[in-house]
Amino acid sequence: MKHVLTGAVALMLGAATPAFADDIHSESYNTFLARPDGHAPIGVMADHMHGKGDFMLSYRYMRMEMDGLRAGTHTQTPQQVLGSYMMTPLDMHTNMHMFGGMYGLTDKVTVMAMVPYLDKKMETLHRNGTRAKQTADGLGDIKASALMELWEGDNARLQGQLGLSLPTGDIDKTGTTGARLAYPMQLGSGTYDAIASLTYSGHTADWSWGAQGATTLRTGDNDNGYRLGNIYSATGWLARPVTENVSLSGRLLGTYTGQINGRDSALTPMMMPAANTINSGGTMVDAGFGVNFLMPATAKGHRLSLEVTVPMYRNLQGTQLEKDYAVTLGWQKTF
Ligand SMILES: [Cu+2]
Repeated sequence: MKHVLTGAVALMLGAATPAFADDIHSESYNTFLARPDGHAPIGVMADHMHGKGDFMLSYRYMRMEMDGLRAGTHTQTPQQVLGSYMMTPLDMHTNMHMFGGMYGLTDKVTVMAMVPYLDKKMETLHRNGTRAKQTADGLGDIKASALMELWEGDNARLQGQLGLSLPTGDIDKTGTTGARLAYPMQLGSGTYDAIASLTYSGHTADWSWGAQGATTLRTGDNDNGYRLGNIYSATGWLARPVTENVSLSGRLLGTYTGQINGRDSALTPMMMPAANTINSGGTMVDAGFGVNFLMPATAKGHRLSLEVTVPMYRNLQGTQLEKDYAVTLGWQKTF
């Protein structure tokens, strides 16, 4: 009788211990993570978590092309812009190399850090007809955050992210003449920014999907007297494994960026639209097409991913360069 009682108590304790229940759940999540679509399209950040003690390294190369100008939803010609400004941007290329690390502190908490290196190039046209190239490169704003599992069902989960973006990116970049470069050419916000996101994701045997709302909230003003606009974004994706190692994805992304607050006194607002804070912020809707490739034979192996996003709707405040497309190439490996 004593043995039966002890056994019954042990069983009840076992069933009531969260760790016991977790093992069952994380087993199914880890199985899903080992699918090519176990990670979201590569352009999505903070979409997944890791089991306790797992470590992931990642590298992303992102390129964004901007060519031509837009005011609101309408195209502007350089000549129209030169009616009000001394100079106009013609095009801009941004290359970002982003190095990331993720570590599973527990099965419910993953910590993450991202270190970007930026390389920007802008071509300008002066009223007098001369063209010039401005370049800026260097470290961007380093981001550190914690991901927390908030809820887990059989095939779906909800996770939250809270973090901080550090003002490590240079905001004093100058051109060849020694003059301060315009706002879009600077490498960081110059302020400590709070970052937060909420991600819901789910899967069946044939499909996976997710939705994420994210924000970057600026705090205070930077040393040059301004604050970049807050960013609010929402994205939803649908992915399907087409073989054991390859998945395809489609995604929609909406982004609202607020206007710059304050101004950098080293910039002359009437020089160029990009040097005037009224020409900042806006609403964009992009469509994304992606491929995830999980190297064969290793459940925790190398991942290679590609995603292209193209704008479907661009409503820019004032006159700004318009985004034409962005490409993200990524490598991820879990140890
Ligand atoms: Cu990861």
